[in-house]
Amino acid sequence: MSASERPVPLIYVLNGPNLNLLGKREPEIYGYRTLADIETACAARADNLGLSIAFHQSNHEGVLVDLIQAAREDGAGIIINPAAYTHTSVAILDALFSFEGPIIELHLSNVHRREEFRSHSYVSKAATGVICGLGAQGYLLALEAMAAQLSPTA
Ligand code: CA2
Repeated sequence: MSASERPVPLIYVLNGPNLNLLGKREPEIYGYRTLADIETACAARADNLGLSIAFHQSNHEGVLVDLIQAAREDGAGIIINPAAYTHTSVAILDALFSFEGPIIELHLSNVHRREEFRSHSYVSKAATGVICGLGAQGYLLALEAMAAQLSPTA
């Protein structure tokens, strides 16, 4: 199959509660970029890497579970910033366990430098890899890591 015939892998980029406030509050922790800025940058980087993205944010645990289940149908990989659900959600963990492709857990802040409760992640039990503390750039690094995971010999 030639490169032009190969289907473009779809990566779900999922964002949990309150991340819709990015760039609008607490910039000293989460930076000045809005989630819309991050989505635009991700779409451009994905295009360069030969990937496509389905970018979503929800404040609701069940919606995130539904999106992870949708990724089982047409997703090649999942990049997820589960936000506060990182530290609480067995439902999201169980949904991720049902996904067969690579999963990259991502945090804007370095969760290990913050309150003790942020150092524990349920999601990490299902993650292929974890990126934290690199701000919005972490999303672009996650896409690069995803491309490498999907084409390990390229
Ligand atoms: O560092 C991250 O990306 C987090 O996933 C962000 C979560 C936090 O609960 C995790 O421990 C680490 C919080 C997201 C809240 O985002 C806001 C953005 C702007 C203003 C207020 C909240």
